[in-house]
Amino acid sequence: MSKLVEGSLPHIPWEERPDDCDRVVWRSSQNPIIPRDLIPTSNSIFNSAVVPYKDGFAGVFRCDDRRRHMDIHAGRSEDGINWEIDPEPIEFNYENEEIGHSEYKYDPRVVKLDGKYYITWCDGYHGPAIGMGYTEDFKDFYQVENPLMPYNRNGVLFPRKINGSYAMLSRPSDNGHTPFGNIFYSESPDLVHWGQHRFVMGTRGGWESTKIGAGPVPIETEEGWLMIYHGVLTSCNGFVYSMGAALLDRREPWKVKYRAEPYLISPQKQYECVGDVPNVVFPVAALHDKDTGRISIYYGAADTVVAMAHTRVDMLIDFIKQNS
Ligand code: BMA
Repeated sequence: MSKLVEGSLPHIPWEERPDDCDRVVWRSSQNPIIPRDLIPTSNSIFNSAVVPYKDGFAGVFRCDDRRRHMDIHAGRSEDGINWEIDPEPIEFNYENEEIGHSEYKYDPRVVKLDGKYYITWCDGYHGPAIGMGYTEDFKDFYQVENPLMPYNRNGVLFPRKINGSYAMLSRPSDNGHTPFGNIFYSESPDLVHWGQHRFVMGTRGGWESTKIGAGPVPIETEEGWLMIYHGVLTSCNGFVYSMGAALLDRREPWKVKYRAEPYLISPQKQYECVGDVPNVVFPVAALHDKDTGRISIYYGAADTVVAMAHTRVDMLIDFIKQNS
């Protein structure tokens, strides 16, 4: 048993840490697991979210097409590594015309909540905003009201109500390649009306000195919510995106208990350093298995492909606490 609070997933895609690796998070030897051209129209497939579904896995994928239009597509997999992605983008059903016409969609997250699969993404609504929708079968999708005002990105729902309210992390931003950004927490009684906004954490030196944003759906552990996130450094050659981790209080998740100073992964492999946007490691989803403590992280690499990394929850918690 591990410090994970729920979720058995015996078929989690998994590789043990190689003998010559001493890092707390290690990359899959199969990286990149999803190539840029998996569907006929794609320029790139990256920053994508997966969840356990039936006997296998389902996901929502960011596919930029060869016009460089950004949209999200559904996909399915038996093993979490080999994916079939629908060639056509998701067409959401919507109750309100005003909400249903996004100029673009990107960077989806998916969470199972109240028996449905909720999707959040960056939605082009007069600039970047948080879009939200749900599906029960990854065939029919329904878009709901935008939870927050533009401009905002990296909206990530928690997997259960906290203190009786739905909860979401987000990162208020600007209309461009935002040169700032901190993580905030918001609550809602109904997934429509959001308030009680709280500051969670902000930028600090080094790899996370320009902006930070939540990544995968937070994972509940006995020691708090494990939040894997991205941090950005501005170098003389542009932005560098790395992956980091913190533990948030279980009852009051806007309170940071521990936050690791070093990054977990920074762009170092060829597929992370070379692509449409060089030097990007952008974590978006994680699978976990309570029985073994295994965690598998999906991240976008160089805005071009999807890659995977692994860790063990108890190891990662120790690392965060020892390096906080
Ligand atoms: C962010 C988002 C991400 C992207 C990153 C690096 O602002 O657009 O989708 O991975 O920039 O280009």
